[in-house]
Amino acid sequence: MSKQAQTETRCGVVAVMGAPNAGKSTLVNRMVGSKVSIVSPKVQTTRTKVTGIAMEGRAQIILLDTPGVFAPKRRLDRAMVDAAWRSAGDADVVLVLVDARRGLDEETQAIAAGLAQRKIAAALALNKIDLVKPPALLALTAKLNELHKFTDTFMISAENGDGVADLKRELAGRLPQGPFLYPEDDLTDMPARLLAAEVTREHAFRQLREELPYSLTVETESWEEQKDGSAKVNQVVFVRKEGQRKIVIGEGGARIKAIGSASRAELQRILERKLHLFLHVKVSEKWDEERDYFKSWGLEYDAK
Ligand SMILES: Nc1nc2c(ncn2[C@@H]2O[C@H](COP(=O)(O)OP(=O)(O)OP(=O)(O)O)[C@@H](O)[C@H]2O)c(=O)[nH]1
Ligand SMILES: [Mg+2]
Repeated sequence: MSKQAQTETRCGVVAVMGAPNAGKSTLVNRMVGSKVSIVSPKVQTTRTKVTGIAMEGRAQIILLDTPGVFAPKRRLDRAMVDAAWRSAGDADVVLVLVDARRGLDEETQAIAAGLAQRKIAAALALNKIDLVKPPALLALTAKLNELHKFTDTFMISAENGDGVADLKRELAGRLPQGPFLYPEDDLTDMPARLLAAEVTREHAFRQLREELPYSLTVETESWEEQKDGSAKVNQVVFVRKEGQRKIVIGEGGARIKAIGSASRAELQRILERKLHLFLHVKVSEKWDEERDYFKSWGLEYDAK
């Protein structure tokens, strides 16, 4: 290799696709080395594409964490599927993540078929290998490759990091040569106020009962820099019904207080600064039908 080639930088986009709950956000966070995308045990956690920025030697990997692709019914679902396919179409490398314990589900089949139809080359990563035995992994690899000829297959655990360093190195090597698009120490292109809204949504997800999280969204209404270097942040948790508002607030305000303090603690850690976080709960019957909501999250309102 010539001296020049050795110092050449690479930079490009890797779109991470996969069924809901496959572990896409967990993988993106691990490669970035920080929480940039929220994670939960429930499906359909990620609602828009999230960009994580990871460095690997002289390469900058721009990771697009996409919403899980699934059969869309509601407007928001259609917009999420649309966002995932747009990411795949724009990427330099597409990585399909499959929950190895769950195996070949309907969503993964739809992704493989969609890639084949669009003639998009993709690498495959079987995730959660900490939960399954090796023979099952080989059988699953064979089945998946019948649906779409993947360029290669990686076996990883996004949760404990097994195989992730190899995968990251491989992905970096496939990016085109070119200058970095972001400063080397950036971790995401998501503005702090959107990230803050996502982190609060994650803590609401964790602390609320099964159905409620899907009825809820969080918006950062104001972000005021203070003289002492801290910031005062007001957020609104939108729910659909009065009854849900009461549940989110909890007895004597206990639940919303717990969500707020967990979110604040995590945000202070991620952003490395002091925050004063104030949460308000409001009823908005159809927040997921409002144009402004889609616009603020970069989603297509009229996605087919
Ligand atoms: N055991 C195990 N669990 C994992 C692994 N990777 C992710 N998980 C868990 O799987 C669940 C879903 O992870 P997410 O990263 O939110 O999945 P996602 O693909 O982003 O999900 P959506 O955003 O809903 O599409 C979480 O509870 C994770 O902790 C893994 O390698 N092993
Ligand atoms: Mg996700």
